[in-house]
Amino acid sequence: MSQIETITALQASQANQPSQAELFRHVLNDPLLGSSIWVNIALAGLSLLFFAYLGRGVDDPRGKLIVVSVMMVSAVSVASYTGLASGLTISVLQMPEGHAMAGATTDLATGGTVDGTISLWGRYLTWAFSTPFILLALGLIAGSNLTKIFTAIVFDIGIMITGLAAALTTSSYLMRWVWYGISCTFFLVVVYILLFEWPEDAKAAGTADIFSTLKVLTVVLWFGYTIWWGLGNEGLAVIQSVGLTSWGYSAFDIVAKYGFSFLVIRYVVNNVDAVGGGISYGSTQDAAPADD
Ligand code: RET
Repeated sequence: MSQIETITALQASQANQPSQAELFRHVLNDPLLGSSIWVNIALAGLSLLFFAYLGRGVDDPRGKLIVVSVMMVSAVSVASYTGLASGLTISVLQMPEGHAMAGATTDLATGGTVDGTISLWGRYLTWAFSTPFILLALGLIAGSNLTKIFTAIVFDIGIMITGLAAALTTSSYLMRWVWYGISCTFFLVVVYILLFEWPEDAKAAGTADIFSTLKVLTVVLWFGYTIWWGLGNEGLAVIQSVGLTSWGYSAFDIVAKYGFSFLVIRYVVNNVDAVGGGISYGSTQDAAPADD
């Protein structure tokens, strides 16, 4: 290819990419995709206010740490969905040869057609910031030690970042699934801790009942996310619709984030004795303050 041809090809491929403003308007004008995002901004915001209200009476620092931790899940969610709604964390990606969406085009709700399929990659990025708070809360409820909590959280961040890599790789179909495989391997470490380590800790801490409920909810839903990626427009594309793929994640989010957080906060409020650490918990001084 001559230099002129290369530049022309580059300009053509760039010209065919939607701007952030077009993506913003596309989300706004596509009822299925738009609702999967905007409904969750509202839910995340409302749940944050509701959780602050529910947890207002928890004074024990350890109990409060658990409440703040799950509230952060909703807080990150507001930012995550705002990134998607604004078009900042969305791209139109041209899938590599071998992928079911290779050669696909996207009709923008604002008019015009672009090459590629829409990836809501901001989800995977922001899960790296939200899911550690879920695991922190679970680890604290189980009364686990710092080593296990740290291990669960770092592998969890690994799941999301390599999941992001799977979504964004357009060089080779195989490499997308290699990333997916790495991500699933990290996921198994987290599942192992949830199923085999923390239940024992929770038994010793006297929180086995609530932990068992939260564990089942978490493991089932987290497998749901994993399978959904494989079926959605970025994986095998059994579900080709971007809006439907997005609604799947949004529906999982409603239970895995807001439903989960509600159960946690309700438990902490009613069982401060079981999860509390006393007034001097986490103090950096020998003398404990009367109150914070
Ligand atoms: C991906 C694809 C790559 C393989 C695996 C995945 C797992 C994702 C999970 C997401 C959980 C998200 C939650 C969000 C709530 O804020 C990245 C889909 C294993 C488990 C709970």
